Amino acid sequence: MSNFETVQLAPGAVCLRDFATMSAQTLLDSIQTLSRSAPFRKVRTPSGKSMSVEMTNCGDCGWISDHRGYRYVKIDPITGVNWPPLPSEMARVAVEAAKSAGYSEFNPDVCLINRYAVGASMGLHQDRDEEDFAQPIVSVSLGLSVRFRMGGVSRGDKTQNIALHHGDVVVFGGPSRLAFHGVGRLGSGTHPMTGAFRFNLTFRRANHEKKTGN
Ligand code: MD3
Ligand code: FE
Repeated sequence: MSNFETVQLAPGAVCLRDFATMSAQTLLDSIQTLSRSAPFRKVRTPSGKSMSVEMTNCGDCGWISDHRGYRYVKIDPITGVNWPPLPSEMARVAVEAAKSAGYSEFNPDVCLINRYAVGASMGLHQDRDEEDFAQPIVSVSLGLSVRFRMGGVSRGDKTQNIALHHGDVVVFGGPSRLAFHGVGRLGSGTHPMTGAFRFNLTFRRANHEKKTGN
C-alpha cells in the first residue's frame, strides 16, 4: 500500500494526501471505460443555469439535476438505460480510505464523477440528496490541482481553502457531512495523466441499505 499523510480539516473531515496515487491509473482507466457507456454531460441547475463541470455516474443510481430539481435516478436520462455498475476496484479505494478515516461501515452504492476543464468551478453547496447522512462521502481527486473551499453547516459560516492535488482523498463524515463546500476555478495546465482536466470522484451511499430476508 502507498504512503499517505493525514490532515484533519474539520471534525469528521480528513484529507488523506496521496492515498489514491498508486491507484490513479486504474481509476482513470475505469473512468474512460465507463464514460463510453454513460457519457460526460453538462447538467442544468433547477433554475436553468448550466453548470461548468461535466458529470457522469456509475452504480445503482446516479445523481442528476434538471428543471425538476436534484435527485438520484436509476436510469440515465441520456442513454435510457441503467448507469454502468460501480467497478469493484474503484469502490475498494473508497472503502479503504473511509476505513483509514475511521468509517469502517462505508458501503457506497454510487460514484458521481466530475470532469473539470480549464475555467470550470463549483459553487458553495451542501450534498443532501442522499438518504443516510450517517455514511460519509469519499472524494478522490485526479489530475490538475484545484483550490477547494470548505465551510460549516450554515452557508454564512467561515470557510477555509485547501489545495487538492492528484491522488488526494478526502473523507467527509460525522459533523462535516453537511458542511458547505465548493471548488475554485480550474486554472490552465497539463497533467501527465489527465492532460488539461481534473477529475473528481465522489463515492456516496444514496439509498438506505436494503434489509435482507423477507
Ligand atoms: C464536504 N465535488 O460532487 S469533492 C460534488 O471536487 C462536489 O468535484 C467537488 O462537491 C469536486 O458534490 C468537491 C469534496 C466534497 C464532496 C462532498 C462533500 C466535499 C464535501 C460532502 C460534505 C462536505
Ligand atoms: Fe458536493
